[in-house]
Amino acid sequence: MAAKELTVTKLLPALLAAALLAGCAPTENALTTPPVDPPSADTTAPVVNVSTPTSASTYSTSSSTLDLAGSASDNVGVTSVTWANDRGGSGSASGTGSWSISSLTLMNGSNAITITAQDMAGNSGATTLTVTVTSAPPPADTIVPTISINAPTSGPAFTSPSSTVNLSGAASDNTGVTQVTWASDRGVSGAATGSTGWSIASIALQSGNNVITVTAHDAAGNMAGDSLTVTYNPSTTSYRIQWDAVADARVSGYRLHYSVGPFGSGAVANIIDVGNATFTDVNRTILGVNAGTTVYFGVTAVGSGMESALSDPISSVIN
Ligand SMILES: [Ca+2]
Ligand SMILES: [Ca+2]
Repeated sequence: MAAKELTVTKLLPALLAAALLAGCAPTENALTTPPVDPPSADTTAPVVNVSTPTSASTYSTSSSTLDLAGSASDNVGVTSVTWANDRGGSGSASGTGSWSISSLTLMNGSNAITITAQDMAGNSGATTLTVTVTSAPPPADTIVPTISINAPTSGPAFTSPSSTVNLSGAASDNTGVTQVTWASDRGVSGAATGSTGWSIASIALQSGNNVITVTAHDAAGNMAGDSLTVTYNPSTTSYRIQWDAVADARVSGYRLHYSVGPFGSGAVANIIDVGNATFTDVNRTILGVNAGTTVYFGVTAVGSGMESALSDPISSVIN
């Protein structure tokens, strides 16, 4: 035994000798573990990174939710990863060193999403991903409007008794009728009043056929039209209307009244002041009526701010 102890003592000098003296058996650990320093405060903040959906600082999506994932690291250890959206909402990620967030709610426009990693000492590191939610463009409107002329007729042709015509009708569209326009192949055009219920007053007619097209427009630029052929055939035949003078000192002149319907029937009465004369010439260009139309004529006496009752009317079929 003595020889064995001597050999060991020779191989491992002072420390082993001391251990033997203290009655302790030497171990490998006692020889290799370095001295441990007293603990010091951790002042190193974690580092956090986003890898999904991007490692860039900005991202665009048309979705209203977002899945995020990334990593975090720290000199000691990451204890939590949390998130906050400057547009509202916050929470904890799943995981720490490798973390993820599912179905984070996004608002329209810009969302600054800050991911924060924390360590046990309370140090934190953060990164921000700015997510822009772009609203998806609406599908293009390819549905054309509808339009119909309902007056003076819903048919394809109309013979106008006068040199102007009023049109009205209806229009519709899936997204809305923005405008109704009109044009005559005889050179005049304009915009109608109204949209789904529209009207056009006093379109000037030329002699012969006037093809008037009305067009409904929608916001996408789709158009649809309807047309009406309006025939106007004025004649230049003249009438001479004569009447007897009234023996009344108050009478200073006469008025010729004429109409394409009987007086008092609602037909528009036209008036020509003829002064102190007992006749006037009327032709159908002035009347603006078509052949075959019955025209009614009557005369009143005027003076001193008064007008007499209408004479007995006479009528004539224009030929
Ligand atoms: Ca740390
Ligand atoms: Ca449409």
